[in-house]
Amino acid sequence: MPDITTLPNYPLAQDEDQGVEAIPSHPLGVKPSGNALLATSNLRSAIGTWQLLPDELILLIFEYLNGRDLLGIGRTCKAFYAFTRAEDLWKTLFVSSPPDSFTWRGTWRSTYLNLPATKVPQVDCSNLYSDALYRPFNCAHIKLEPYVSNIPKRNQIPRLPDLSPEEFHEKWADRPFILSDPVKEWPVYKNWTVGTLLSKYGPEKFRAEAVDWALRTYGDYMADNADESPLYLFDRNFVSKMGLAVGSPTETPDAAYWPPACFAEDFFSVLSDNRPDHQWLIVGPERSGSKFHKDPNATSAWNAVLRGPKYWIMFPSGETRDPPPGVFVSDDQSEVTSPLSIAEWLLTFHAEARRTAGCMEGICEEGEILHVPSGWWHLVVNIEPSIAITQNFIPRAHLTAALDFLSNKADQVSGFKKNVNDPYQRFVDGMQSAHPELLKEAQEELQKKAEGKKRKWDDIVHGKPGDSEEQETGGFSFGFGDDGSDVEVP
Ligand SMILES: O=C(O)CCC(=O)C(=O)O
Ligand SMILES: [Fe+2]
Repeated sequence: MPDITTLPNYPLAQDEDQGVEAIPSHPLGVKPSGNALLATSNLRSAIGTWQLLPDELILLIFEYLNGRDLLGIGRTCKAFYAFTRAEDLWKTLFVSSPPDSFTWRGTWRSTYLNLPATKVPQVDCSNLYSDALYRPFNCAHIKLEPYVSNIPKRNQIPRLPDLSPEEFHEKWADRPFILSDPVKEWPVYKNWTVGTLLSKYGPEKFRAEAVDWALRTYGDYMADNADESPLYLFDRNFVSKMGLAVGSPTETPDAAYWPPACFAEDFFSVLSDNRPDHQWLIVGPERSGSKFHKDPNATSAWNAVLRGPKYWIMFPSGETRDPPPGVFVSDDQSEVTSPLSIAEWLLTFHAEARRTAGCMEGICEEGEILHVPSGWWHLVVNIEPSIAITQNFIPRAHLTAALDFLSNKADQVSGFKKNVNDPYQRFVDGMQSAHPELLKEAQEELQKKAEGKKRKWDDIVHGKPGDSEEQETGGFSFGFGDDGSDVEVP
C-alpha cells in the first residue's frame, strides 16, 4: 500500500523511480498518521487506556521518565517501544546530566545507554501510524535544495568584491550584502577544515548549545547524527582557546583573521574587556543553523564562511513591520517565539516568506562574508558541514540604535559579564572620552526621535493642530503601520 498522509507538508514516501525525491523509510517503519485510515491493523491498539491520549501528549508524559523507566515501558509493546525511541527524550536526559566521558554512538539514545549500533534491536513497527514520531524523522531528511535554489531576483542579497569604509557608511550600513574578496586572504580560510581543526584541537572543549564537548566528540557527532535540529557548536571563547591572534595583518603579523576594512569601526570597542560577547566560532553539520532572531543589543554583524555554504533568509524590522512568517513577538518585542525547527519552518513558511515584502535571500559561499544590518531578522541553514566566524559590532550608522537599545530596552540587554553593571552608562562614558562629537550627535538624534514619537502620539490622541473633525476621528487607523515605511519620525 502506498503511504498517504493527512498533512499536506509531508511528502509521500515514494520510490526514487517515481520521480519524487525519496525520504528514506523510518528506521522502525513508522508511517504518517494518515496511513491508519486504510490500515488493517494498528500497533496503537496495544497501548490500552493510553489510546485516549494524543501521541504528542504521550511523548510529553514520557519526558518525565528517567532512562530506566523509559526502557521499561518500551518493553511492554511495539508501539511504546517506538515512542521510547524518540530521540528528543534521550537528548533531554543526556543534556540534563552529561557524563564526563562518553562515546558518541550515532543517536542520543545509544549514546546515553552506551549501546553499540549492533546492540540496537531492529523492531518492525510498520503498523504504527504517528505524525508525532514520523515528523522529526521526516524533517531530519528533507532536501534543502528546493528551498535554497531559484531565489527570485528581487530577493537576492547583493554580492560585491569589497567595500571601502566610506561606501559602507554612505550606502550599505542598512542593507545585507555579501563580500567575496576579503576572507580569501585570511589564514583561517586557507588552513581550516573540519579535519585540520580536529587534529589540532581534538581534546579541547567547545560550547555546543547546552553542552561543552571535546571537539573530537563533536566531530563524531557531525559525521553521524540524524537529528532534526543538529546540535550547533557556537563558542564565544574560541580566540583564547585556540590561541589565535586577531588584528590587521600590518599590526599583527601572525593574525589568523581580521575584520574587513568596512566593518573595522566598532564603537563597542570603547568598552574593551567589558564589552558584551561579540565573536563566535560556529561549526555544524548540514541542516544545522540558526532560527529567526535579531542580533543582540541592536548590533550589526558580519559572518564569514570558511567551509560549507550557508543559506540566509532575512527581513528588515521596524515598528510598522510584522515579524517574518512563523515568528511571533511580544508587544514590547522582548520575547521572540519561533516554535518550529528550521526544517519545519522551511516546509511550512518558506514559500510565504519568499513572497513577503522585504525578504532577502542568498547563499554565502566558502571564503565570503555576509553583512547583517542592525535589527534585521535572519534565519540561517548550513547546506553542507560548515565552519564560520561571526562578529557583532556597532558601526557609525547604528550608534543611535545601540544607545536607544541600551537605555530604553535595558531588560533585553544581553551578553555582558555579570559584574558589568549599567552597561548604558558605561558605554556613554566610554564614547564620551573616545568620540564625544559622535556621542553628542547620536544623543541629539535619540532625543529628536523621542520627541517625534511623543508628538506622533499626541497627534493621534488629540489630533494634529488644524485637523478637521473628520481627520481627527479617522486618525488612529492610519497613524501607525499602514504606510509600509519604517521611518518612525517624519
Ligand atoms: O551562522 C549562523 O548560523 C548564523 C549565526 C548568527 O546569526 C549569529 O551569530 O547571530
Ligand atoms: Fe545572528
